[in-house]
Amino acid sequence: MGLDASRLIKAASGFPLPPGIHFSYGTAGFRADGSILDCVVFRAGIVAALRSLNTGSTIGLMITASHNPIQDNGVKIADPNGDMLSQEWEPFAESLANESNLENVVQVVEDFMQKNGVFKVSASSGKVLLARDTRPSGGRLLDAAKQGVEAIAGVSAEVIGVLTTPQLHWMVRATNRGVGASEHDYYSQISSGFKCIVDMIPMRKNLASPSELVIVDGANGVGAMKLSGLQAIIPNVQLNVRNCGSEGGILNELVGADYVQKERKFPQNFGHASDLTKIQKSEDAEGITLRLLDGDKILTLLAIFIQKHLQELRSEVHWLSSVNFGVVQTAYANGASTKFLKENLGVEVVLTPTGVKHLHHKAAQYDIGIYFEANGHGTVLFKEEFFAVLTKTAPSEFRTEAAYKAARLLLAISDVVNQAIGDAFSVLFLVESALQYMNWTIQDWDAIYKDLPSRQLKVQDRAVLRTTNSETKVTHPQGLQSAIDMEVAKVTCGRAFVRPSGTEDVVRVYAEAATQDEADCLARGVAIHVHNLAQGVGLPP
Ligand code: NG1
Repeated sequence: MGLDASRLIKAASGFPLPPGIHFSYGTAGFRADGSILDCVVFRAGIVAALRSLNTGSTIGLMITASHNPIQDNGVKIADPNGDMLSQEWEPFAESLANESNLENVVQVVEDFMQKNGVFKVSASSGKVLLARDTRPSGGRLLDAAKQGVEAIAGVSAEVIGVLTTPQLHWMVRATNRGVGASEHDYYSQISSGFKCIVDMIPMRKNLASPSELVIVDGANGVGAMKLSGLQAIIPNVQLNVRNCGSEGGILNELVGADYVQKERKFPQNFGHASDLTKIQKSEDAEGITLRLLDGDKILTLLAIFIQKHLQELRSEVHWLSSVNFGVVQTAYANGASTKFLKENLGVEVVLTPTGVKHLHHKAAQYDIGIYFEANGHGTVLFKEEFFAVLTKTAPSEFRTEAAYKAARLLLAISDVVNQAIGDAFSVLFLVESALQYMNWTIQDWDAIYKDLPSRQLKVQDRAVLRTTNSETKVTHPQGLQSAIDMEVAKVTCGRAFVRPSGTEDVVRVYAEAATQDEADCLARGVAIHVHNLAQGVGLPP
């Protein structure tokens, strides 16, 4: 089978490229204002269709700009395992998205197909699952993507409709593994894994106690809507979902995890005195202050929980003694978390550049790998072989009851986690099960270590900035790294780095130090150097 050029040109002519804009396939696919994305999304549909033919598997395509403002939108492609599109395909996706001449569009596709033998190893038919979040531009863009998929002969597009991104990734993985892949299957797997963990709790507490109430910020988006699917079937947890979008709230406006993490503020409809017994806060002289248990704290909790059971297995089952376990973070991880993981827990910690595709890839190299970005994106991965050993080992082969229980617990954890990609739903229930199992309060969890004060700022101009060493050092413009080093040396326990954002047209500045004043001062000092040396246009107030 070859490419039907006239079919492709005809379909592509309905989606002209907006002039004067370059689209980059960044850490989260293509993202821009939703009004200019039709062409890019159509062409991403072509890429997904070819990827399906190339792998002989079902591929996913998601229309979302996750934590960006409501007017933005974007598109990401999910590979057969449910992870992000292979990095080898990104340059192709990018050159196709930016090709202004229609005849050349066919040429770009043909060249790529030839170079990569797209049809040599492929099936004669392919399939792409398409979904979107609740953004107003989503329906129109989903249709553009569908037309892109169908512009490639032999590939069908299955529109699932509104889903969270992790749900789509999970469904793609499940479809390709030949197991139940419906939305209902997704909810059932999380729920049964969770139930299995809480059923094994050594000393069950009164699970109906008010401490099991979890208040969730739905960020006025798809998460709020979909959480109801779990609410009904999850035992031992009472969910109270706020910011569901039904009372006029706007997606990601003064709400959402990114807002809370970057601004260090409560989302709207939180932080009332009536919440005091329900969510984690302390009172200071000014009133209520926020205590943020971010991706680093989640990672640390899960590392403690998993390591405890893994140690049980390693010591009792000799063929599991060499099972390796590691955690992956980015430079945004609070220094106190990395120190705790290495020094107190003795686990291997690896840093990668920002973006889950980098962390996921690294974590997949361990028998059990946990990765989290500080902003909460992350999950736990179980290597296929290790998972198979746990599943197939008969109860009699475990020397002790404790080792057998540890194996069952790890299997239950693997059910609750979304192994395709980080997923707030599965992480929420994993955290809840870990706390219940270890009989920890949220305060016990928070006390594992104390965050070093930090500050993040945004400056221009990202185009000229180049970094290395997992984005911790600047290589260009010259002189910027030594200027940063000079600022860092002025404060106690200082650390700072800058990198171009992959999702916004900004340079992100990160600084941490022994006190908040020093962290603020360091961030500001570094931002001024970026402004001066990286063709800065505008400093934050
Ligand atoms: P950029 O804009 O490249 O910093 C942001 C987050 C990433 C990741 C992506 C994708 C920070 C500092 N950066 O990337 O961690 O989540 O969005 O959504 O939080």
